[in-house]
Amino acid sequence: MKLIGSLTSPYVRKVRIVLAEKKIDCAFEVESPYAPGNPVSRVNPLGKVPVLILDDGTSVFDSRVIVDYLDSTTPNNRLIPASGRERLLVKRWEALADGICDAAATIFLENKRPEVERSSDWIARQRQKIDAGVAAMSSDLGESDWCCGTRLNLADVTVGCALGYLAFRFAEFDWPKMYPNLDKLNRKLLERMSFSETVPQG
Ligand code: GSF
Repeated sequence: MKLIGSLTSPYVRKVRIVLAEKKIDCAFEVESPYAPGNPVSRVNPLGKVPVLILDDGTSVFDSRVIVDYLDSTTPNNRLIPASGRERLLVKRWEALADGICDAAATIFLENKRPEVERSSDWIARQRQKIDAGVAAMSSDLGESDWCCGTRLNLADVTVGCALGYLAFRFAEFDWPKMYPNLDKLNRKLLERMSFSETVPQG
C-alpha cells in the first residue's frame, strides 16, 4: 500500500495519523499536486491528494473514504464507531473540521493570485466559515477530554488537523487564546507521535 500526498495538506495528515494510530504499514510518497509534472492526476482524476494506492493498484480518494477504509481493515484501535448515532457524530466532526480546512485552503489559494484578481468578498465569506467553524468546535467540545466519547477517535484526529493547518497557514488567528479548550486538546494531541511527526511543513 502506498499513500501519495504533500507535507502541508491537512487531509493527508489525517490519513497519516490514522495509519500511525492503527499501526498500519504504508509507504509514503511525497508529491505536491501543484508541482509541474506531478503524478497525482494519473491516479486521481480530481488531481488532489491524498490518494491511497492499494496493493492491487486500485487508487482510493478522498481522505474520508481512505480513513473509513483503513479503519475497517484492522480491528485494533477503531477510530470510527461502526454504526448509529456515535458514528454519525464522529463523521459530523470530520465534516466540520474538513470544512474549516477547505475554507482555509481556499483563502490561501486566493491570496496567491495577483492582488488585482483577488476577491475580498470571497475571502471574507471563507473567513466567516473558519470563525464560525472554530467557534462551533469549541462549543461542541466544551469541557470534555475528547470530542466524542471517552478516548481518541477520528473526531479528535480531524480537529487536530484543522487546528494544525490554521496554525500553519493563519498564524495571526489566535484561536489558542480565544478557545483555551481547543488549545488544551491540541496540546494533548501533539504529545502523540502520530501528531507531532506530521505537523505541517513546507
Ligand atoms: C480534499 C483534498 C484536497 O483539497 C479530501 O481528500 O478530503 N476533500 C478532499 N487536497 C488539496 C491539497 S490540500 O489543500 O490539502 C489538493 O490536492 N489540491 C489540488 C487541487 O488541484 O485542488
